[in-house]
Amino acid sequence: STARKLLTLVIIHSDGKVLLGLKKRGFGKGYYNGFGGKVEKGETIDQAAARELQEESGVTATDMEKRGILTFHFDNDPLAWEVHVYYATKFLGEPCETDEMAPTWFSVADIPYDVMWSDDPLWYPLLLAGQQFKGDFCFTNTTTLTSHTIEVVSSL
Ligand code: 6U4
Ligand code: NA
Ligand code: NA
Repeated sequence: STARKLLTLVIIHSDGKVLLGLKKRGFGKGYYNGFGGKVEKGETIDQAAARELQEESGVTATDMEKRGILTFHFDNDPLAWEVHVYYATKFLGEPCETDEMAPTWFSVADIPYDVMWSDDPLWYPLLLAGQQFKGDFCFTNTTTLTSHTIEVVSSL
């Protein structure tokens, strides 16, 4: 299989609301997203997920579980992105704005899909329904979704 870049994404779902951050810089600037980033040398994917959540939102999740693996292919990047998606309902601390993200709570019915990555409406409903999933997405011009597959799985 092709070489990949490993990334994490954490979504907190508590009291009927989802915590998302408006990305203030870098990749995906201007989009609401979960919290995450690149896995660094010497850390596990789980450790990277916890670290990025803390760095970007100020909170520490206490019941984080992996729920999805999403692979993104970009026409302008030879490396596929493998994003490990985590779900949590319990956390310590209060969300606070950081250099990278401005955290905001959204009711599930008001998730702002029109200012999120265009794959998000395809798998957030699975995540919020407690399912595990794998997906494959092809983008052109960084943000245009041209094809995808997605499946519910019984283990990751
Ligand atoms: P730097 O600035 O280098 O520290 P870092 O925080 O490590 O960056 P970043 O923010 O560029 O990494 O990582 C991208 C984030 O965007 C990851 O959490 C994965 C997430 N992501 C990437 N493509 C996505 C997509 N199509 N849909 C989605 N999240 C995506 O919901
Ligand atoms: Na990030
Ligand atoms: Na990072």
